[in-house]
Formats: sequence, C-alpha cells, structure tokens
Amino acid sequence: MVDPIPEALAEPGSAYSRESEMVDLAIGSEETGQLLSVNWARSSVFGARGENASSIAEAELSELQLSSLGAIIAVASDSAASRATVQGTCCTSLTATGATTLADTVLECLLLQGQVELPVDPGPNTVVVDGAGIRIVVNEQILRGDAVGELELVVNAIHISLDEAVLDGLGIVSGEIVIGRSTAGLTCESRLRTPCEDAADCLDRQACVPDPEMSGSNRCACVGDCNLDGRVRSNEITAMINIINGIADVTTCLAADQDGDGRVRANDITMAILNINQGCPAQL
Ligand SMILES: [Ca+2]
Ligand SMILES: [Ca+2]
Repeated sequence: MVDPIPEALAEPGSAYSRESEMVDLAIGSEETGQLLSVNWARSSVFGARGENASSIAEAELSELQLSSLGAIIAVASDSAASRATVQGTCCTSLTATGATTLADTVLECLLLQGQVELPVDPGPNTVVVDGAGIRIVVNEQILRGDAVGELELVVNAIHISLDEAVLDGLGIVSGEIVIGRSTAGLTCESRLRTPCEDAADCLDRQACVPDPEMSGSNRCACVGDCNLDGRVRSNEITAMINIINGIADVTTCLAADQDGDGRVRANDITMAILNINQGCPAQL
C-alpha cells in the first residue's frame, strides 16, 4: 500500500480550516525502485458547524509520475485533484458531492495497448481498466451513512487495484494505490452518544438512558427512540402508549421517559411526535 502524503485532518470545531503541503515527494522501495514522484502536493480540509454545516476536503498533486509498474501501468499527470463535500442540516438532510479534475493526465497500460488521455472531468466511478487482476477507477466515490444523522464521502482521483496481477520483474502483486484521496463527513451529535447523568445534561426532547454499548454509563437519546437508532418511528409511539396503558413495562422503551422518574406521560408522547416531525434534536 502506497499512501500518499501529506495529509490534513480536522475534527469538528466551530469553523475550521487546515492545510498541509509538501514539495518533491518520492515514494518507492528497493524492490520497486522509485514508484511515485510528485512535484507538489496539497491537502486541505475546511468547514463549519451549526444549522448549515459543511465539511469539505481537497487533495491535489501536481507533476505526478507513477513509474511503469513492471512495464504494465504508468501514469503521468500535470495535475490530479479531488474534492469531497458534505453539507446540510443535521437530522433533516445531508448531501454529498464529489469531483475529480485530471489535467493532462496520461495513463499507459498494457491492457489498453498504449496510452490513453484520461478525461479532465470524469464522471463518478469511471472504470478505465478492468482485467487481468488490474482495475483502475478514476473519480471513485464511496458514500457511507444514512444522510440523516451521518454522511461520509470518499473521493479517490485515481484508484489502482491489483489483485494477483502479474507484473514483469515484480512477480504476482496484490495491493492498492490511491492517488489524491479526499474524505469529508458530518456526524450529528445525537449519534455521538453524548454521556449524561440525567436529562439536564442532554438537549431538549432528549432523555438520559443506559448506554447498551457501555455498561454502567448513560447516554442521551431522543425521546421516543426506543431502539436508539437516532430516529423516532410510529411503532415507537405505539410502544410508548402501551407503557402508559400498563400493557408494557417502562423498560421496553427507556427513551420514552424524558425526566427519568419511571413514568411515561402524555407530554412524553408530545415530545416523541415532535421528534418524528422535526427530527431528533441535534447540534453539529
Ligand atoms: Ca428509533
Ligand atoms: Ca417521566
């Protein structure tokens, strides 16, 4: 695995902006010789929290040369850049967009029988080579999350996967080469299992309940979110009504009891219905 550096990382602050730059990068080993050289590389992350939160990551490499791997694959690029953006309002909708820009980028691959100029603005997940254990994807975009409580987008400008590929002089090779990776993501606070002692430590319309993933400690949960998945659904309102009517025990839905006094009342149902209509309370 060749992991291009530099790397810029940021954890959510109020608004943040970080950048990292390197010049004259060279990566290789005794077996491979010089594998990758880059004249200039930059990665940056920036974004903001709040009602309209955003997370943006960019990676750019200029004058990139990936030397001929066993005379099978070579890449030369004036500039290869990727950008990943995730933005939106927590617990309502988060959206992701990604892009890759390849300026004067030439791929040489034996399977293509020569040189191919890669598109400047390739569509997402454009497969340029797939065969003989070699797969090359440009503008690869990998999305994770439910787009409500969390969303992450990874954009790889160029992703070369080798699966037992036969490379002259190097033998049988498996591995991944990723050039220009950007990762952007937002995770809503309600998903971060905020620890609490009682409901006063939590946001409005949240209860403090035992954390099933950490015995002996409590976490905040949206009132009515019996299964703690970050959303209140109508079957959970039914479960709360069953507790009020004495059909079910309060332990069947601990998040039904906002103030933690062991009883579920009508105002708990009102809060749970608000959580359905407005989304679980959360802050970025
Ligand atoms: Ca739920
Ligand atoms: Ca109560």
